[in-house]
Parts: sequence; C-alpha cells; structure tokens
Amino acid sequence: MRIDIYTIFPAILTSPLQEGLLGKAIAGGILDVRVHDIREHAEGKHRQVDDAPFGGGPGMVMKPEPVFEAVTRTLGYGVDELDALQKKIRVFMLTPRGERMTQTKVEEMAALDHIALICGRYEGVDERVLEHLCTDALSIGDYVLSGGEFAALVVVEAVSRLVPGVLGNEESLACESFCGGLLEYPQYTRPAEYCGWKVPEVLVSGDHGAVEKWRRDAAVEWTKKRRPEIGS
Ligand code: 6GU
Repeated sequence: MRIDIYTIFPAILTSPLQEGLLGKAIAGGILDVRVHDIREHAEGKHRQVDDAPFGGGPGMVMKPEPVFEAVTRTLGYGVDELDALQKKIRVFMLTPRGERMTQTKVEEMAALDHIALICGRYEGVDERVLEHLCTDALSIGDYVLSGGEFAALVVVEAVSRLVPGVLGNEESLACESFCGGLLEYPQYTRPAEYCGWKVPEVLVSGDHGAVEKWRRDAAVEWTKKRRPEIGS
C-alpha cells in the first residue's frame, strides 16, 4: 500500500514513521509512505503557503495553488487531470470538519492500494482544495488539533496495521477492541502477585474454557460501563 502525506511541517512526521513495526514495514518495503513538504511547491521568493481569509476574520488560510501543485506533481498528474487522479487515488483532507473515523472506516481505507492525506491547518484550507482535489474529508474525533499532522499519523498507524505483513503476529488482529462490538478484555502477565495485587485466579487455573468465559464477561462488563452505546 502507498500513502502520500502533504504537510507544511514534514519534520513532525519523520521520526514516528521510523519507529516500531510501522518503521520496520516502511523500511522493508511493505508500506510505501512518502512525506511531501507543501512549501516546496509554493511560488515566489517567500514560498508563501497561506494568506488572510477573504471576508476577514482571524487566522490564516492555506492557499490553494501550493496544495494542488504538491499533490498533482508528486502523483504524476496535471491540475487538468483531477478526474483521472481521483479515479486511481483517494485523496483525504484531514480536518475536524470531516467524517469521523471509525474502525470500519479504517478497514475500508486499508483495502485501498493508494491514498493521499492532506494535513490542513485548523484555521483553514481554501475550500477549493476540498471541492476539487479531495475525494474525502476525515476527522479523527470530536476535538480540535491545530493541524492534521498528528491525525495523519493516527490514520497511518491504524490503517497500516491492517495491511498484511505489517504486524508481526496476524493473530493479534483476530479479536481486539471493536471486534464483535465489544472493547477488549483485560490482560495480565507475570508476576502473579505484585504489591499484594493478585491476577484473577481463573487466568492461572489452566482451564481454557473458564478463561474464555471470564474474558467474555469482563469485556461485556467493561464495555457496558465505559461505552454503553457500543455494547451488543
Ligand atoms: Cl483530522 N485535524 C484537525 N486539525 N483537528 C482534528 C482532526 C483533524 N480530527 C479531529 N480533530
């Protein structure tokens, strides 16, 4: 899978993409993640990427040309070939105005072979980018970030772990939080007693049936208490 990310702060993305299983998958060529600096595609001596909003108001708005230029050039299309680009590549604007990301949405994205993520600044991006370049607008939750960079990392992390070969142990995908409409059950490891706190007896009993039932019940109870709206 290929993911192209467009930002005016590429350094925010650099080291997170080099760490852990994600870093390994990128280094090993299982995932092709490319970070592009929008500013490199801006014109003029100052390579200006933003300007004051028409109509007035606070903050700056990201100019359209550098974003259109960055995305089309790096993907090998002309600005007059947006239909063709959008047929091959889904282009997501990361914005709190977008559709809220869920695990279902993540699964849908993981099935695509090429996506582009544009990191907007919270104050705004010229709406023509959304109207004519993007195919989708995506939010990672109901709160506000100053820019889409951390959201892009969340998307890459969530999507990439569903790409075959990225996780070491594919089995860890089989059942986890949100599978079957339940949050995950609690886990314990050695020592069996720490500061007088013992792990649940059933987990060290060797009775696999009883362990399964305990986990199921614990997941139901946890979910009911914290996320009653998703319980099945
Ligand atoms: Cl994708 N971007 C920003 N700036 N804020 C957000 C977000 C995205 N998702 C939730 N809040």
